[in-house]
Formats: sequence, structure tokens, C-alpha cells
Amino acid sequence: MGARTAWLGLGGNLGDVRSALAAALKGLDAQDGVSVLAVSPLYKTPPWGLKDQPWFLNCCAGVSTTLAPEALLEVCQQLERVGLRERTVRWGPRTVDIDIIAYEGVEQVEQRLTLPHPRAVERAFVLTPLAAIAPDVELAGQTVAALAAALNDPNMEVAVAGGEWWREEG
Ligand code: GSY
Repeated sequence: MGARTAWLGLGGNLGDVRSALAAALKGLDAQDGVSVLAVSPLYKTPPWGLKDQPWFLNCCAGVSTTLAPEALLEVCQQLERVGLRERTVRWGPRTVDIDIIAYEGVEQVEQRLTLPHPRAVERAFVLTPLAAIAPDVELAGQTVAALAAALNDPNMEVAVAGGEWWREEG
């Protein structure tokens, strides 16, 4: 299989999240078969799901990859472990979470990995960063730009502008 583009959502709300996200993005870029094409600004976002937890930092990234979706998921989960992800409660606090939002040319419903991510269209913390780097990508038959505009969350704010912040860490 040739290289495909995949779109990832990253977030966390425990500890030094900005550094943990930067380390995760560098880890992805260093991985054989994965190269980071674009990273969104970093956003400060109110918690979705369990409300009584700290605000999150979220971003999205586009990667070019020769890995199949399941192998890319393995890499993401490995990087979550390296980032000392702490997660005790479903939809509760965590250090680094990396989700595959979409993978070019793949639609699948599997227990381990459904693509595109079934809840991405409900989440401003995914759609707003993704719209910054992939406005024309389609999810559920609509562009990310249109979905993000419809779901706009006025409480979200840009924490770090531009797409290079992750290279500047550490
Ligand atoms: O699956 C994402 C983890 N998560 C987040 C998140 O990344 N950002 C915000 N704002 N709320 C969240 N709730 C969960 S669960």
C-alpha cells in the first residue's frame, strides 16, 4: 500500500500537557512509516463528557503514513503509554490521548477501531482544530469546515497559535 493521509486528534488535561503533546507529535514523526504533515494550533477546551475535571489542551495533526490503520493505532497507543497516560475513569482526566479521526479511503466499523471516528462530529474540540488544517475533509457527508462552524464552542480559545509549536518544545 502506498502512503495515505490520516487525521489524528490529540488531547490531555493532566500535568504538562503541552510538552506531552509535543513529545507525542515528535514521536509520531520519528516513527518508521509516519511523517507529520500539518499540526493545528493548540486549543484550550472545556471538558466534554465528565464535566468535573480540568480543561483540556487539544490539537489535530495530519500524517502521511504507510502503516495500515490498526498499525497506526498501535503506534498511537504506544505513544500514549510513553506519555505516561493516566486514565482511570471513562471520559475522565488523562495525560495524552491520541485518536485516529479519519484515514484516507477507509470506512470501517470494528470493535477496536471505527473509521471515521464515530463521535468526532459531535466534538468541537476535534472539529475546530481539524478545520484549521483540513477544512475540506469530509466526515459523515459534510466538510469539516461546515461541521466546525455549526458546532462552534465560544468557550474554546487558542492557547498557542500556528502549526510549529510542537517543534519548539524541549
Ligand atoms: O477522547 C478525547 C478525550 N476527551 C476530551 C478531550 O480531548 N478534550 C475535551 N475538551 N474534553 C474531552 N473529554 C474527553 S473524554
